[in-house]
Amino acid sequence: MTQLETAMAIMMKVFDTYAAGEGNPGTLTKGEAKTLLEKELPGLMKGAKNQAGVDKILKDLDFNGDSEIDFSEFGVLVCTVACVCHSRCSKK
Ligand SMILES: [Ca+2]
Ligand SMILES: [Ca+2]
Repeated sequence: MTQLETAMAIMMKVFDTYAAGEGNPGTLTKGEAKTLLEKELPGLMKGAKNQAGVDKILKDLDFNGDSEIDFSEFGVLVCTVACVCHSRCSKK
């Protein structure tokens, strides 16, 4: 596989691993999403600082308002974080 294909496969695997924890295996509950963020994006979580920050991230992520994070919503999060990192890195 190419690097980009590998990156996408990893994204899917990470999502599926955490989504399988509780409730619907195809979506992340708030608890699952929190665990995923804490374990896979610790840098982002440090920036969130407190529980209110975490709740806001999760609320902002849930575009269709069904209280679950599906793969497309997760994809937006990863892209958003990647865009922030990319613009920071390319400015240096
Ligand atoms: Ca789930
Ligand atoms: Ca949702």
